[in-house]
Amino acid sequence: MSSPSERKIDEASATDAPKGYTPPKVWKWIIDEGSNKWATVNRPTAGPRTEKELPLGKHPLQLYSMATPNGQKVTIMLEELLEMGIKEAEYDAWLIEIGKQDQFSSGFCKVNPNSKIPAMMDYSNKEKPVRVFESGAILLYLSDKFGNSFVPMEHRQEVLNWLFWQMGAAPYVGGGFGHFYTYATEKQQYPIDRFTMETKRQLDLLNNVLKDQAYVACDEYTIADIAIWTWHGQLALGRMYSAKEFLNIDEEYPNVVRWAEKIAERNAVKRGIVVNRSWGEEGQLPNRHASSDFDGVVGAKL
Ligand SMILES: N[C@@H](CCC(=O)N[C@@H](CS)C(=O)NCC(=O)O)C(=O)O
Repeated sequence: MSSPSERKIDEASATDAPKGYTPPKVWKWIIDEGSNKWATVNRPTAGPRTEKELPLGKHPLQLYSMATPNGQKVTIMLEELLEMGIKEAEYDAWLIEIGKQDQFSSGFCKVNPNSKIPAMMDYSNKEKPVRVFESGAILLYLSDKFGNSFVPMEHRQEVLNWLFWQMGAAPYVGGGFGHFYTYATEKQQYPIDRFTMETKRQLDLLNNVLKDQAYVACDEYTIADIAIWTWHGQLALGRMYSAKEFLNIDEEYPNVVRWAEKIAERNAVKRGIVVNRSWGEEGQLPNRHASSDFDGVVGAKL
């Protein structure tokens, strides 16, 4: 509880607050199509917007996703499992174009009622198919299903600590920093400062951890590295938000850069990042049904 003098300070700063915007008593949704590129996608309501079933391929694992960092976590994991020789990890990956609102089809909402990629169905048991959503939950599901792959038992708790850390940390980087620094049409110093500060704090944390350890949770590559690499790793490599210089990455976070470069060299990572991608010059594979689909895809290593 705050002391009377602290309360006075709070009241004073509330009165001194900038007058730019006074929230109404009850917030109402006003579509401002020019405010950013997601303005027409986002709504304050959940649930399907269109009636459409999802496509179904021949493998038990059906992934519905897009090659954003959250989507790439899963395709990297599946490619890593295949690289280990686990043939049961073969999968069909179907592109869900979130800019075109595919995530709001009735079929997609049945797999993920939260309408976000990635989402996966496991039809291994035809009587009892399993739906899995949330990228962290999918990584754990696949690890459990395939003999605790990429979760060394002696470090399991550390792996979970960092996996859950990533799931909580990523929205500050994506929805916070990335949104206000890159996507918002109007650049505002207050949110950019706030989320740059937090993003740099996260990078500093990882830089400290990676000083004496090869990977984030332990000296082995785990699902925590997969999850963190797609966000912080790709940020450090300058692949996200063109923010390498703005965040002073090379000078302040050399251990993160070293770790990110090492992971980027893995063949499974090179393949995983192009799956469900339909843009850019670095390789695209919008839908994936077999390993041979990578033939001729720029950057993807078979
Ligand atoms: N916590 C979720 C976040 C998933 C998420 O935010 N997905 C984004 C793309 S990276 C999405 O589908 N956005 C579409 C929308 O918000 O309508 C996870 O990690 O799976």
